[in-house]
Amino acid sequence: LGPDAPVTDLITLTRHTLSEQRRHASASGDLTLLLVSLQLSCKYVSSLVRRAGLANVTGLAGGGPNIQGEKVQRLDVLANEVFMNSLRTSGRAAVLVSEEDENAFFVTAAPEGSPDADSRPGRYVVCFDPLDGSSNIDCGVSIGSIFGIYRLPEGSDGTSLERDVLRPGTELMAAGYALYGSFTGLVLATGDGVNGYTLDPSLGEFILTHPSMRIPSRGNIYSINEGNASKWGPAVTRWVNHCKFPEAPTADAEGKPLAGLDEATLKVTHPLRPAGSLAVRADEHDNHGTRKPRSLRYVGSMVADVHRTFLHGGVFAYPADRSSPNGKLRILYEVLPMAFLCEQAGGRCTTGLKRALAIRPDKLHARTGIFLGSALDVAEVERMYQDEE
Ligand code: AHM
Ligand code: MG
Repeated sequence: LGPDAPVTDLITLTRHTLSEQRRHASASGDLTLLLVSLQLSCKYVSSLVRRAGLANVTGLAGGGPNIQGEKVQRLDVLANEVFMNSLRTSGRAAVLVSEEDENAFFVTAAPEGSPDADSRPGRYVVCFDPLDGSSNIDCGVSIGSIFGIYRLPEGSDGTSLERDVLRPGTELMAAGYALYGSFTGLVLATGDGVNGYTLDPSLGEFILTHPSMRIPSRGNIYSINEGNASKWGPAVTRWVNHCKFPEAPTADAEGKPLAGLDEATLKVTHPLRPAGSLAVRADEHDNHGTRKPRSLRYVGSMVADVHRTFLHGGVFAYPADRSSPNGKLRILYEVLPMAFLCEQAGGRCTTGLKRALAIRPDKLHARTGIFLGSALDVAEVERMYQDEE
């Protein structure tokens, strides 16, 4: 048929997770079944998104703001119902946490006579943001869904918020997101790297298109809402200025100050650099010493900004600032799943001062500041925070 003939041996998401599962003899298959429910949710939300302008699903929902004080869109409500219904009846979920709901939902056996009468609570906790980037719904800009999956601790019956749900990302078993953009994609990590799948709309199946995704160790993009600049602390201001007006290397690869550069000169040529710091070594200098300013890209949908960062490198940031001392993004269903994916793809994710994945939220909708992306670029942000200490 020639080299242009359609591929007939497709690796679907289900085929791929089943084959991964066979490689781990201890796996029970439960995670694969849970992922079937999550896939269905993402496909359903994708189909609602594609029809959004026509099918009366855009606009604000009645009922006022949600628990976070944010406006709720009709599509937020629909997406939440889609995820809730599919996971609740999957027989694999024990606890469900959604951005849209104030309280966690503890799954119980389905009532007699219902279509799922035989479904029982399972062993997994799923934390999800059913529709992230709601402010972009009505203008046709990319949005997404995010999820993180924990297994119940040994011996737990899945009834305790503290023991079963409020856990750091280091205990995540899997995490993923769906992107509803120029195509519908699903990116997934189950503890063994990150894989990207693209929805084939004619088949209704996610097909493996981006196996073993790796984030470039450096990128030339920074992504942040600059409208918040007046509220940033010094480290964020210095980092963003550094992205726009890159500093030349000030020391050689051994950290020895370059000839002609003393502290007095540095203060003049690098007004943003704290005194006593000759930290920009030639070998770790961004843009390989070219001093080319970085490009700004900011969609305002975390999934889209993170996905671009995974593919092209750079840093996505939503830092804590003076008016939001804990940042904006929620730990359980936005930050930790993305931090898990990021580290699994060889990237780095920090609050500025500590590894994001290690954070244990103290409540369901707790927030934190976050910088995520290319390992060397994020390390540079961390150095700027350390300089402020
Ligand atoms: P949402 O879950 O209510 O949509 O809010 C989260 C979104 C993220 O997708 C995005 O990174 C951020 O909010 C954008 O916030 P801002 O508009 O303040 O830049
Ligand atoms: Mg969100």
